[in-house]
Amino acid sequence: MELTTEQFIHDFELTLNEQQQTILSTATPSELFVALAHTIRQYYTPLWIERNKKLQENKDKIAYYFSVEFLPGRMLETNLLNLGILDVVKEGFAQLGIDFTQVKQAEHDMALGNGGLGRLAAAFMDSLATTGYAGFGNGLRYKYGLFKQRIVNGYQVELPDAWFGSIGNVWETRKDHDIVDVRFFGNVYMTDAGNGKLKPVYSDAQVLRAVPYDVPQLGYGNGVVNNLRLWDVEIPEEYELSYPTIEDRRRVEDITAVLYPDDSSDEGKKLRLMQEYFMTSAGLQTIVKSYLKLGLPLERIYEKVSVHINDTHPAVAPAEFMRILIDEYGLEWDDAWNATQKVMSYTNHTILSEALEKWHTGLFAHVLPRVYQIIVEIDNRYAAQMSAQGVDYETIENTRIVRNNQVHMAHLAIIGGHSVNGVAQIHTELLKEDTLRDFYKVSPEKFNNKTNGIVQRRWTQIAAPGLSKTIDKWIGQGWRSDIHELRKLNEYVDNSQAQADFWEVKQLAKQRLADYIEQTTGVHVTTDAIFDVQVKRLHAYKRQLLNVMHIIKLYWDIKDNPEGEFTPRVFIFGAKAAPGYHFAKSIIKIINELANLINNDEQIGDKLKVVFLENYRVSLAELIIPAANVSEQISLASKEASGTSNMKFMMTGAVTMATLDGANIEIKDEVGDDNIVIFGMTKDDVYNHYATRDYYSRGIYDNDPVIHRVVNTFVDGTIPNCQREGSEIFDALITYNDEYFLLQDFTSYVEAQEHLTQLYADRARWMHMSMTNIANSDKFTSDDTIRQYAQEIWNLSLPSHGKHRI
Ligand code: GL7
Repeated sequence: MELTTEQFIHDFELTLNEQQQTILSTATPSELFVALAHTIRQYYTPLWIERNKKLQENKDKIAYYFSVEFLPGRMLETNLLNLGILDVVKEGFAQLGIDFTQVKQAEHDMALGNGGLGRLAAAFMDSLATTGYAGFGNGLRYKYGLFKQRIVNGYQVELPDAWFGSIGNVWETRKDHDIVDVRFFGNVYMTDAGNGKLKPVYSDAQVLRAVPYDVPQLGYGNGVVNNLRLWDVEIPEEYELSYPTIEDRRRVEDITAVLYPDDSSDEGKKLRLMQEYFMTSAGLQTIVKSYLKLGLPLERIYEKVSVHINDTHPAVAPAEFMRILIDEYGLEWDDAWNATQKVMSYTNHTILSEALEKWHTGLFAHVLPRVYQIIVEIDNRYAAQMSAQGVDYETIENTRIVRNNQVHMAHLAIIGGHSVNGVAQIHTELLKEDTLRDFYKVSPEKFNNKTNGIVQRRWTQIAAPGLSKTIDKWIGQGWRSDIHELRKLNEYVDNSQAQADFWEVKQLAKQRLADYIEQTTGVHVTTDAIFDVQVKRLHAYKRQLLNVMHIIKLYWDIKDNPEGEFTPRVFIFGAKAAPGYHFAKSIIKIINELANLINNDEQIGDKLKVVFLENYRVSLAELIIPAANVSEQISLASKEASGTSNMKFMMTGAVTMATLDGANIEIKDEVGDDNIVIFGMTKDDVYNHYATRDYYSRGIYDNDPVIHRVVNTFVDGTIPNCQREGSEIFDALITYNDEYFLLQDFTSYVEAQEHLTQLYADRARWMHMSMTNIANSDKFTSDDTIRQYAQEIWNLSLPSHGKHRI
C-alpha cells in the first residue's frame, strides 16, 4: 500500500493516544507494539472486508486447511512486509526515536504448534494469501502454546507458554455471528423422521459452544487477506446450571487450554479426541452454512469447497461431514458420500506408526456416539465394495477403518477422500511401497507427492536483512517478488568480490548470534570458528546423539594431541523434548554436561565450543539459522519425512551435512553433489537390515577402537553429573542394538565432517558452495508448493480479483 512516513507517524501517534491512552515519552515497548498492531489493523481491515465480499459475490471455490497446529511465530514484521510498509514503519520509528527491534520483541511468538508440521501449516497460510488463492485455515485457539523450555542444571524444565500474556492476541477478532454448537457423549438412537427417513435423537449429550476468532493472513504485496480461524470453547448459557463449580467449567475449558506437546505420538487421551472433533465439527458446520448462502445445491458442495486434513488429527472430518450432510440437511447416503470424497484430501507427515492415530472403539463410541455409527457404516460399505471388486480378504482387512477394536484415523482420511500426499519424494515413495502399500494397491490414483516448502520472505527479508541487501547488490531486487530470480546468483558464485560480500554478511550474522550466546549462556564463541548447527525437535531418529558422538571424538582428538592443527568449531543445539519422552530428555542433559566439560577446559579453548540454546522457537530460529555455516540434517535415512529447516539453512547459505533422507535428497538434486556433504546409509540399506535382521551394534563397538572409546565416554565418568543418562545412552546403543544405526553411520559421518573441514579451509571453494545453495533454494518456496496443492489437489482457480497490487 502507499503510505508516507508522515502519514504513518500521524496514524500511529493517534492510535497510541486514543486506543492505548498513552503518549510516546511514557509508552513501554509492549504498549508501542499494541499501538502499532492496531495501526496496521486499520490498514488491512478494508482489504479484508472487500476480499470476503468478492469471494462470496463471485462464488469462488475455497480450500479449508484443517490443522490442530499453526506455528506462525511473530506476525508483526510479516504483516508489515506483506503490506509493503516495513521500511516506512522502520523509518517512522527512527524519526520518533523508537527502537523497532525492541518493539518487535514485545510480541510473543504465536506457538500453537510443535515443530515442522505446525510451521508448515503457517507457511501455507502465508503462501495462500501471497499466491492469491482462497485458502483458509481452521484450528484451535489454545490459551497455552508449546511449553516454554528452561534448562536447569542441564535438565529440561517445562513451563506453560502463556502467550496471550497481558495483551492477548492483537491480530484476532471474535466472530459471534459464526458461533456453532458441538455435541459430545450421551446416547443416540434413530427414529422415524416422518418422510421415510431416519433421524437421530440424542439424549444426555454435552453441548458446547464453539466461538471463532479470526486471524488475518496477508499476502505479499497483493492486497489479499485470507483468514485463519481459531476456535475457542464456551459453555452455552442455557446449560450453565450443569456446571456449578469452577472445576466443572475448567474441565470444559480444557478443550482449548493447551496444545499437546508431543510431536509424534498419539497421547491416547480423551481430551485430545475432543479437541480434534471440536475444531473439525465447528469448522465443517460453518463451511456448510456459508456454502448454502450461495444458493447452490448441497450435493454439489465439492464444486466450491475443499477440506484438507493436515495429518491424522482432523481425520474425523469425512465422518463428521457425512453426519452434517445426512442428519442435519437430509442428504441421501450416496450423494453425501460422493460429495465427501470429492471435498476431502489428506497429507501424511510421517511414517512413524505411533503418529498414525488410532482410537479404541469403546472410547470413540463413548465420546462421539453418532459419528461412530457413521464410521461403522462407512467401513462396512467400504469392505463390501472392495470385496465386490475382487480385492483379496487380507488387503481389505489391512485397510479397514475399524479393526481389532480400533478406529484407524488415517484409513478414514484415505477412504473418505480423493487424495493422499507425502511431503517429499522419498517419503511419498515409502508411503506407496511400505506404510500405506495396501491402499496404494487398491487406489493408486489417490497418491501424489507435494514436497514441503518455506516462506522465503521470513527467512531472508525478515530474518536476514543483511543477506537480502547483499543479494540485491548482485542480482537486483527482482528475487524479492519472484524467488526464481535467485538463480541469477549462480553467475557470481566464483566471483571473488561477491564471495567476499557474502562471507562478510555471514560473519555479521554469526557475530549477532555470538552476542546472544554470550548473553544467554555466558559462553564466549569466536566467529572464526565454523558454526555447526542442529536445531529441531529432540527425537532419537533425528540423531542428535550422532552429532554428540562426533563432538566426543573431536574432544579426544584434541586431548590426545593438544598442539595439533584444528579448525575451530562451535556446535550449536536447540531442541525441545516432549515432556514424557524420557530418552530425549537424557540426551539434552548429556549435551549440556558435555558442553560444560568442553567449554571449561582451557586446553580445548576456542577450538571447540558446545552451546545448547534453550527454548528453541520460530523467533530464535530467525536468529540462529542465518548464522549457520553447517546445517546438520542427519536423521536415519527413511525416517525424516521431509524436514523444512534444511531448506531455511540452504537459503541462507549454510552447507548441509546430510543423510539421503527427506528433502535432503531434493536439496542435493538442486545444488549438485559437490555443494552438499552426504554420508551414511541409504533408505535401501536400512530396509535391507530390517529384512535380514543382521545388524549387531555390539560387533561394531567391540571391533572399532574409536567407536569403543566414544561410546565408553558416556559411562566412564569423563562427562560429569550424568551417570544415569550416560548409561541409558550406552544401553540404547549397545544393549538394545542401536535402533537408529548410529554406530553403523558413525565412521562415514566422521569422514564427511573431516571433508567438510577441508572444504571450509578453502574460502573460495566454501563460498562457491554456500552461494550455490542460496542460488538454488528457490525450488523450496512454499508459494510453489501451495500452487501445486491448489491446482492438483483442491482444483482451485485464482479468484478473479486475486492479483491487484496495493
Ligand atoms: C513432520 C515431519 O517429521 C517432518 O519431517 C516434516 O517436514 C513435517 C512437515 O511435513 O512434518 N511430521 C510430524 O509429525 N512432525 C513433523 O514435523 C511433527
